[in-house]
Amino acid sequence: MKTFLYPSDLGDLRQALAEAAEIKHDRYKYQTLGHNKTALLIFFNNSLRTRLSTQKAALNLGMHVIVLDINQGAWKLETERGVVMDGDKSEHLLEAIPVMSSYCDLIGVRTFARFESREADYGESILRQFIEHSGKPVFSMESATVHPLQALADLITIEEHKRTERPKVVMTWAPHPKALPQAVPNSFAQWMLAADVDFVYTCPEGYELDPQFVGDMKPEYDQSKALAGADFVYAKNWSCPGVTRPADYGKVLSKDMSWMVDTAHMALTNNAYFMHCLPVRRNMIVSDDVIEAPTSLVIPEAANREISATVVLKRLLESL
Ligand code: AN0
Ligand code: CP
Repeated sequence: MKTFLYPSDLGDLRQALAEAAEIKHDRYKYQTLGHNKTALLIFFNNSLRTRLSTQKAALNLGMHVIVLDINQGAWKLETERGVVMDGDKSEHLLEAIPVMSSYCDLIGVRTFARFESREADYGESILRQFIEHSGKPVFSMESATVHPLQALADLITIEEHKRTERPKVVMTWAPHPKALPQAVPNSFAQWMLAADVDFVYTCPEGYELDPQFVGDMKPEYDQSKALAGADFVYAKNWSCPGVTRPADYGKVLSKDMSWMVDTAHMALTNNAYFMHCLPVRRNMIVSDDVIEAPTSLVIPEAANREISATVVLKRLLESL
């Protein structure tokens, strides 16, 4: 595996889940695989879980790790070719990438959607430059349109907790004060559609996800209908994907608090587990009661980020 953005990069998901279970049972099983190899983790945006779990995964595999926060101590980077660099940016990504890649064997990049251009975001313009110019395996640690390490951790968590062979998994939009990317819902939908689950998503009008991730699947606009009989409820806010309303790409179209997941919403389900990728704003996305209930999986889900990252780094190391 040379890049990691999509479920297809891993191939057979059942095989990947078996590997995850093996690693969870003994997370140091492959501790010599990364001997004298270095992972470089580059953050253009904030992170708690991805930063810690991906470092831990690299350590599980016996690797060295270097972490770079671009906005804290590195030079400000220009990312567009052809720009006259007379502003505040001192270095171009086209030099920075080959320099950074000369110090490492694998590269992880966190680079959120910028909402300046749908075309640039949905073309993954920053991550693609790393893939093209680094000469090293590159994996997304949440890039403009995808968060595959999160989606794999979510799938592992569902696999561990499912009570039926093919559970009903419902992703619901929930309100948030600021515009958030579509990376988490895009990947969650894409991975659930590739897995052995019945997947439904629900959102207000205007929040329809890009067909690249959901095919021709349409959302259920009635949240109560969608939640009926759910085994897992996955809450997430996202901004307008610009599919049905291109001019509104990246905008907040609704702050309707009736979409917040509370006990009344959970009562519609089949005693569902609650999931969220974190960080989460309590009493916007989810009520205190629901996130604190025994059916809340947010902490084991976050813990599984170490497992998903170990599986992914192992696959990337095997390709060197
Ligand atoms: C980010 C997002 O919604 O994409 C990261 C989630 C893992 N969340 C925030 O910026 C709050
Ligand atoms: N879920 C997740 O990726 O969290 P961080 O943004 O803290 O890494």
